[in-house]
Parts: sequence; structure tokens; C-alpha cells
Amino acid sequence: KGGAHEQGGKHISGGEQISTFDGITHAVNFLLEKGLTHSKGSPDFMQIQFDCIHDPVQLLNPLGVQSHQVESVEKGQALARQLLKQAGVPEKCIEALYHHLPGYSGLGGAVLFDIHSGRPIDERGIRVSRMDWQADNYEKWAAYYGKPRNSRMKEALVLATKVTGHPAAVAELCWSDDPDYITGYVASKRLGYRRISKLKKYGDERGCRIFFVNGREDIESYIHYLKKQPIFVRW
Ligand code: PML
Repeated sequence: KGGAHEQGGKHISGGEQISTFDGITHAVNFLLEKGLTHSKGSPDFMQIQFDCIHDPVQLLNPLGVQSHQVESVEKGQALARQLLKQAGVPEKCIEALYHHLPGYSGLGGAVLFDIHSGRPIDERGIRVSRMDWQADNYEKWAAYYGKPRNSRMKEALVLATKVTGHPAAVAELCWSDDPDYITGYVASKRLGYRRISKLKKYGDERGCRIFFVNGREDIESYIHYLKKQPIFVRW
């Protein structure tokens, strides 16, 4: 994994790849290029780290992708709530989440929200790790479905596929903290990855990443899965 910072300690880029030993040079170059591009050539600090993975890698099919064009943030947010409901999140829980929401930005990770209690399980922010989609397989998928090669979408789709690929998961709600990127999504195993063109206003630096979970399942094992289980998305 790699990360870059600019002065003032603001985190501006991060990334991760799962690679074979032979592919390490390629993976490091990719992360280096990514850090340099995102920081417009001059990060103050960059770090690239290796973790040796011993566990067998689990394969998951990518979630199906559907895009919704909305006229306004209000319509986008209304659609997000409707999709969450369809995914099995009770209305009361959705209301409770929106009540907490602005406070969940800037955690550097996702908040787990229990659909039964309508409460957050862990507010420290869980960082999902160890997931990837090999470039050649992704290219084939993107060509088949006529999807634009959008690396931000690819990374989000890989993450959403992992997050919803466990029995404790009910749905995910996400939009970026990048003030220039306003598309977000709702994802669930059944609904797939549903992109919504406007979920916030340009210039807004508040992002959101919530995993709705069934708190009656084993949440410790879900958190372990999110952080440690290696996943390859494969079409
Ligand atoms: C997409 O365009 O489908 C990706 C939306 C979410 C991006 C999340 C992020 O970049 O932090």
C-alpha cells in the first residue's frame, strides 16, 4: 500500500494492490505514479509499505453497476434513502444515520451501523484492506459493459464488492470527501452498485462511508474480514 501527504499533513492519496512476488516492481511503480499524479508532482511525504499475505485469496464477482442521473443533490439523497430501504435498511435506521451524519466525515474509514438498533457499532472508522482487481480482467469487464475506465469507480466497486460479500453486510452508502467529486453510491448484494450522479455539492469536503450491518451476525468476524481477508474481484 502507498500514501502521500502534502504540507499541513493533509492526506491526499492512498492506494493498495495485491501482487505476486514477481509483480512487486510493477505494483510499487503504480503506487508511486499514483501518489505523484494526485499530489501534482510534489508530495512532501510518501510511504510505500509491504505486507506479506499468507491467507488464501477469496474470489468475488464484481457487483453489477447501474448509474442514476439526478437533477439535484436533494433528489440524489432521496434516491439513496429509497435504495437503502430496498436493500433492507429500516426507515428508522436511515433517519438515525442522517441525524449523526456530518460527524462521520474525516475519520479515514467507514462507520458500521447496526440496522436493528439504529446505532453505530464502532465510530473510530474501519479501514478496509487487502482487495484488488487485476487490470487485464477489469479491462475485459469494462469493455464488455462499455464502462468508462474510471479508476475511482474501479476502486470503489472493488471495495463495495468486498464489503457486501459477507453475510453480516446489508448495504453500503458512500460519497467522496474530494470537493471536486460529487458522485456517490448505494451498494448491496441484491441491488448491486448503484451510482448516483449527485450526492453532495461541489466544494464540500465532507465524505461519507457507512456500512449497514445485521448486528445479530458475528460482527467481530466481519471486521476481521474487512481488514484482513484478501479478495480478488474477478469477472
Ligand atoms: C464512482 O464514481 O462510482 C465512485 C464514487 C465513490 C468515490 C469514493 C471516493 O473516491 O472516496
